[in-house]
Amino acid sequence: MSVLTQSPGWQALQAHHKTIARVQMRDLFAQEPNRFERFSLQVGDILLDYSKNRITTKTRSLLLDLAREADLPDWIEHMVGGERINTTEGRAALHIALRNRSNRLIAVDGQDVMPAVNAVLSRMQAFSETVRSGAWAGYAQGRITDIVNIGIGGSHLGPEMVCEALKPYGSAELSVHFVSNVDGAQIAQTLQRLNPASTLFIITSKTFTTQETLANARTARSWFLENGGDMASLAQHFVAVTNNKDAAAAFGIDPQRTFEIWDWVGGRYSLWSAVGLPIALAVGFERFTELLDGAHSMDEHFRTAPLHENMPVLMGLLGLWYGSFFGAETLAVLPYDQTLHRFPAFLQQLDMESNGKRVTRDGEAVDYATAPVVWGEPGTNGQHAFFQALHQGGKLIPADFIAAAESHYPIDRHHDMLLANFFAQTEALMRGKTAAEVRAELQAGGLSGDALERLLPHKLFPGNQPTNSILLRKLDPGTLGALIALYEHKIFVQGMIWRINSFDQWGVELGKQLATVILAELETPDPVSSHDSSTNGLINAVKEMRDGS
Ligand code: G6Q
Repeated sequence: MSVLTQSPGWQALQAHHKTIARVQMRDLFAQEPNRFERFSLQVGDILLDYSKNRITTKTRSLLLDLAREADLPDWIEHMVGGERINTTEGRAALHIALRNRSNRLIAVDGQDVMPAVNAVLSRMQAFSETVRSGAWAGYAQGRITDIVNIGIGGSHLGPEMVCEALKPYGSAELSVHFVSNVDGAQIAQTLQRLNPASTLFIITSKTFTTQETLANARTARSWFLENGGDMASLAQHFVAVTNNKDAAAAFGIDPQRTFEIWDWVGGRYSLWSAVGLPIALAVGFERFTELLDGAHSMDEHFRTAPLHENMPVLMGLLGLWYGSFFGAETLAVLPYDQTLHRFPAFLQQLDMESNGKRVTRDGEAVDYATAPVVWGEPGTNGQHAFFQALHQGGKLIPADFIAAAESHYPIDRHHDMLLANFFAQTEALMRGKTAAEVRAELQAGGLSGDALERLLPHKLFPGNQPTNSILLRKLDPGTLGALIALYEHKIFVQGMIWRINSFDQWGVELGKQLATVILAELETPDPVSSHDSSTNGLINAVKEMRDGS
């Protein structure tokens, strides 16, 4: 047994789980009329209602005991204090410094990082304002109308998700595009629509060694040079965001047009840094700083609120309760907000790359579940697709529902219809429908006897599916910043209790190594025999298919 599963806090929860496992939430609601007040809290413009969870006050206090036993408050201090908590890479995890709007001193190895953070923010401001005002001229002296961010993973998902979410704040004069996939289809289809004279490329790569990003950047550069641009004007059309200035310079990007990020910024936590340049360009620097302000307010809440009133802590504990004790394997993230349509994909990386780990930070194998499989789609689309399985599929699938009270698009009854569906779904998932209720309904519809009995099991809803309801006043930059920070910290809470390193990602390396070997093999005519028969078979089949064409 591991240190964690042997701990008194864990054992107490295991015993408690036995009593809770059979409890129906609809009974808890009947017994506790003030359950909403008891199990909800508001931080700024975010309300979290966690009353539709399979918990009692006892569950909450046992989960909080586990957090204390895992020294969570100390871990929070270690993170915000700039300690090198990413031990396998010897790095701090200081995304909170990127949005440290109070400018409180934050040091790594005794050196305050804030002057460098603020200097890059000033450069981002000057640059984004020049481009947005039209003062930044392309080689034909016209304004920039299109930005193409070339980057992948952490250098793509966050900025793209935020640009989509903040579309209502965008400018009609500037479109932002994202190219991440090495599949040539994406860059080809993006460039097809663009004019090199009015296009600005941002090559976003912390390492500036990522295969996909460099391939797309080279293709973009060739397209630019072959369609009117020249080497002298490259500097007006290509900028870089990187920790590797030399590699960016070797690619041909003017060091004056390179925005720095630091090794203590993890890719998936980097949208607050110069990686967020596409956001500043899309919505303006002032809105970008509002995003940082929102995240900072959640950081301050996380750092200072007592554990029992701490939103990221409570959300982290609830997720851990289902994953580690009920055996739930997934988390559905269901934004009832079309502009948040990339939020589940962003969270997939944030959660699964951070906590999809099988050993503790000391290298011990874990004997408990870690990161859930995160998935989801915006509501109400999911209701007409996979919600069937949430209601009657027989699997425990905790879900986060997210919506804004106020819409940017107050058209007719749309927003009330959207919210009505959100609330109806969480109610249905919690309550279910009992045999007695189904029977009464069918009888009222005139059915009886065998016909009724045959239909009845199909119309039963077991309910008891846990949901968190996250209600935002309005999806503005500040609230979005706070929402993202909420999930970042939630994931941190879980990682620290699971005793894992949430900030490395060694699991992505093996595939990269093998791909380098296979790429060379695909480019030779000879059949390959150095792999297993499946991999050999696939490589050789490609060669044969191409020969035959
Ligand atoms: C994120 C990961 C990973 C990374 C990409 C891109 O936390 O480290 O998704 O962001 O592999 O890396 P570069 O920015 O170095 O190109």
